[in-house]
Amino acid sequence: MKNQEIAKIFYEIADYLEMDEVPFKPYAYQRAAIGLESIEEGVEDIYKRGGIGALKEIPGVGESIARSIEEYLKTGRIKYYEQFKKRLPINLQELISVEGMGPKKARILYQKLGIRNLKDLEKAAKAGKISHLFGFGEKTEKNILEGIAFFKKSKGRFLLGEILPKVREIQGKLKNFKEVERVDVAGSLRRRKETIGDVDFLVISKHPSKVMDFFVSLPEVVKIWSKGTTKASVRTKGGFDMDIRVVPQKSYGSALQYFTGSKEHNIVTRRIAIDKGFKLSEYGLFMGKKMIASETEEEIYKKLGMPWVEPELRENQGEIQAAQEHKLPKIIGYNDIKGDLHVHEKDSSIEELAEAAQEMGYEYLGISDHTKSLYIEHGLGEKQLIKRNKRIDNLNKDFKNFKILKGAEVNIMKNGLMDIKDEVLAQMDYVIAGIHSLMKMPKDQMTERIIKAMKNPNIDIISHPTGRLLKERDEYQIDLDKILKAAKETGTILEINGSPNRLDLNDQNIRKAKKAGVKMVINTDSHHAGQLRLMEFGVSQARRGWAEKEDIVNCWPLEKLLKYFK
Ligand code: DGT
Ligand code: CA
Ligand code: CA
Repeated sequence: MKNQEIAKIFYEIADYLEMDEVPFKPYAYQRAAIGLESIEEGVEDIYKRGGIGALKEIPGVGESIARSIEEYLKTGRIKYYEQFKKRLPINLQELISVEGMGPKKARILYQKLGIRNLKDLEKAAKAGKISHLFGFGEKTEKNILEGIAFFKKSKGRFLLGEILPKVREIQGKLKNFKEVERVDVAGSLRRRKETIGDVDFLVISKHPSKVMDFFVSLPEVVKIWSKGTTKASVRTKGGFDMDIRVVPQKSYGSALQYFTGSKEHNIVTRRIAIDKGFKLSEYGLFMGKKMIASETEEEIYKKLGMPWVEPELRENQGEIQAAQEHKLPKIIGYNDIKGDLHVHEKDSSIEELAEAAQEMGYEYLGISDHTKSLYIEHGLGEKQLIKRNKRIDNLNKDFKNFKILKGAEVNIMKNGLMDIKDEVLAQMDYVIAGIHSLMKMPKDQMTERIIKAMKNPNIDIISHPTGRLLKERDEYQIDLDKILKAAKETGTILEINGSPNRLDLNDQNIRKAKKAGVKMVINTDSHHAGQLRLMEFGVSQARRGWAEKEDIVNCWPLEKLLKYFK
């Protein structure tokens, strides 16, 4: 299907036209691009079926754009586009991905300084050449350099767990501002994606410009990228960017639906709207000129023929079809967790950890200390584990509706054996096994190593099964399908580690595990009582992986959990 290919060219043509400051025409190409993305049938088929006439039925496509599509289908290129590229041989997409750069600036910089790509841009800015150009100045040059540094540093993405607490604080300030009636976080943050590009706030207010003034003068803001009457964009002290938009109450639902995304999810919802003879945009769901739904997301999804879809599922991974068939999973809730099973006594005592767990409303807490081969974490040996178990037994005497479980996180050695004797492991309520060494083993050996651990009748859980560290380290080389099969056969539980830089299993793998009938546990891997709060990130990931209560063992009552352990 060539729809995406052609849409991409149209988006670029729109950028080129904008660069030339041609009025209106850029929007025509953007509309046609969106139209192409929103249809299910391939343009080739449409053209074969009905020629130019049929192409013109694609939303946003008129006579001349239809001719361009025809040209592309026949010759594999569009002359109009090639001419732009010849006249302005620059990497436009790369240049405008730098915050503070737009198509117009890119054109001037090419014409005056011959800047074609990011490298050229950085060189010119560092040499102070940009600030001398008419209409640029030192501030723009500094902005560009900062934009480039940022782009290179993180490719622009931040950990969810890093950002969310800061965003909640800012959201609280917005909420308290008297001109703000309602404020929500949309975008990837609302979908609880593991990394976030930028934060998107949506606000209802009768006095948008006052909200703009308030927003850009927040103490967290270090730079204002843009500020209009209903939209603004800023950089924060935390290094991440935030967008804000004010919309009227009557189109709040459609705006929230649109800006929550994902873009891929929206392409499909828009197509469904078109199929039903409607038009869906951030302003509302329309039939002709008449707005038929807009105030709430529920109404919009209902009019599209499906129930409301949880934001964590909106990734175009089959959720729309499931919704249409009323087969959406009942994903676990943020309050469904009854205990945490991966907690180390390190910076907090067992007593402190148990107290924090009860404050979280938990029924149990599993202490899973590291074991001896992990020297840097002062792992416990057999004797120390037995001593610690006695301490836990004593503490448990004082609790009424709460229990500390005796666990350990033992190390899976190179040969798949554990670093603690089986007779001691057998005395635990449960045992976690994890890999903490030799992470670069070849795939078949690593897979066998983990499978051997799962076959040990004392091992109940495998911690952080793929070993990845976000923005730091890739997964180990493993055959996940084989591991899932062995987990199912041996009744071994796989962990969803909620630590924000792990989130391991990730959403995709959670879905695979669920399909394979493997049970999972959501843990925090806390080394301090305050970290028990990280549970929500594990839950987010589980929700994104379509997990239901039945799939997650620490949503179960304690009795059932204890029976399930091997
Ligand atoms: P991020 O910021 O990279 O983590 O990801 P998002 O999903 O927050 O993306 P962002 O901030 O660029 O835009 C927020 C939402 O706005 C996005 O999820 C869907 C919607 N949106 C933005 N641009 C487009 C677009 O070109 N087409 C469609 N259909 N939706 C868009
Ligand atoms: Ca965003
Ligand atoms: Ca954004």
